[in-house]
Amino acid sequence: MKDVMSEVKEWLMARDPGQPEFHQAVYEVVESVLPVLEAHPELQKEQILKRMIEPERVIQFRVPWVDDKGEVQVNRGFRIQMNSAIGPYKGGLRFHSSVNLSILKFLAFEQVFKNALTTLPMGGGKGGSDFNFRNKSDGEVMRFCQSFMNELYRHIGPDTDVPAGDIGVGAREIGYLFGQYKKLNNGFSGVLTGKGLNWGGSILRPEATGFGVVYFAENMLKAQGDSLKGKTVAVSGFGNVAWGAVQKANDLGAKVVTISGPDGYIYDPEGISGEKIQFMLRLRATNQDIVKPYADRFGCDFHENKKPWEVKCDVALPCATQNELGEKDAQALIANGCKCVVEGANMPCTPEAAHIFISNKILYAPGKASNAGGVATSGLEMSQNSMRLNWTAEEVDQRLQHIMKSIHDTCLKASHDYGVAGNYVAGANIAGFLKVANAMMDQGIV
Ligand code: NDP
Ligand code: 2IT
Repeated sequence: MKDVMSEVKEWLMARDPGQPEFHQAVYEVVESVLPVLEAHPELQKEQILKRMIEPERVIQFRVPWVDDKGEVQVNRGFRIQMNSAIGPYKGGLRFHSSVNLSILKFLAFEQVFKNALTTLPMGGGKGGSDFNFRNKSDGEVMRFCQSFMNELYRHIGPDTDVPAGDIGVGAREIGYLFGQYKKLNNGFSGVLTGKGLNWGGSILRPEATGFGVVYFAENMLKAQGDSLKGKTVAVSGFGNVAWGAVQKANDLGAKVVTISGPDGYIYDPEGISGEKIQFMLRLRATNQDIVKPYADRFGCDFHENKKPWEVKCDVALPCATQNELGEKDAQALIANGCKCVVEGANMPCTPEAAHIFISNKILYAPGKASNAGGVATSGLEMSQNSMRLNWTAEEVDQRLQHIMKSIHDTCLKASHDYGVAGNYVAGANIAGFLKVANAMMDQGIV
């Protein structure tokens, strides 16, 4: 079966050179599903793998807007509609200066398997723009979002493609995008998730990704007869996902000692809890993207241009961005006694780091399983919109906990079924792949 991998590599290099993040995400899945393809030659015969790698549709468009000085700015917008075998395309929008086709294709590809694992009927997609939100006024962000939607609106819809937030896209941006969609489409529908609570949003959606990451960690530890109670946790990032994860880790009795930004990380041995968690929201609202003010405000250490993976911890939750935790970081974590690494961000561990965790039998969960609570709660928002009613926080939280346990158990079972017991990466890839592959087989060559 090694030749399947070589074939995929040649195919990708010839068709999509210069897309390293996309290649990285594809190779990880292909490596995991080789035994599945061996057991099911019919999937290879119908080229399921190539059909999953080739997006159903890629949309790229110009986003012109006028800044506060009256000057015209031109950004690039994208939507990758990757796979709709099990439901409408679903996935976030990322606004960040680093955004390009490779990054969005990797995210869309991951989303297909993640959404399949949630148990909900959602296909996979991702979109965004190279728009840099740093130092932009509300008016500039609004005009940018309106221009972005002026093109995107014709490609999406509540039964076609339902975008949401990701890096750089939170409640404010979803509001502007939704307002423009509603105006262009003349209809109030659940076309975006992450909406405001009083206009169709779901309670707990802002917290859901981080909460889900911690529920997943708790399930992994429980399977080993352990729990998060009393554990020391290192978190990276200080955005939406990190914020939710810090809250829930506290709720379950753990102590979080780090958060980080592009400027470095803070080490707070007393624990990031109470008003300090609220301070994370204030930090992010400044749009400056620095965590140092936390150290100034609460009198703790700030490590400039460093990552938090050098501190002593039991559990690590990388919640910032892709490839933020490399080989040396993985070695440092293990040397410092870390036993459990659960990804909050999408693909934050490099392949080398992931390999080190797996071969050292660290409890290691891939983002497509452990951060699926965000998109799962987006799915719950879609259900509430369709029913035109709102569930309470308790109802949403119960469903979220149930979904995270189900994802955990599904990954573990798939890893056992295919002879890689306890390997959550292989388990997540195999279970997600099988669900989408079987749906594609049922639906013919389309
Ligand atoms: P936020 O925008 O709220 O926060 C992202 C944080 O990561 C910021 O501190 C940001 O700083 C930093 N960051 C982003 N890109 C880079 C980079 N290239 N280098 C260094 N730091 C970077 O985003 P979220 O918390 O929503 O997202 C964090 C991660 O979680 C992402 O990988 C996202 O895909 C994933 N995720 C998000 C979900 C959601 O529902 N929001 C759901 C599932 C996964 P800066 O911008 O200055 O670089
Ligand atoms: O990466 C992700 O799963 C998200 N950014 C959330 C997507 C969603 O549709 O809620």
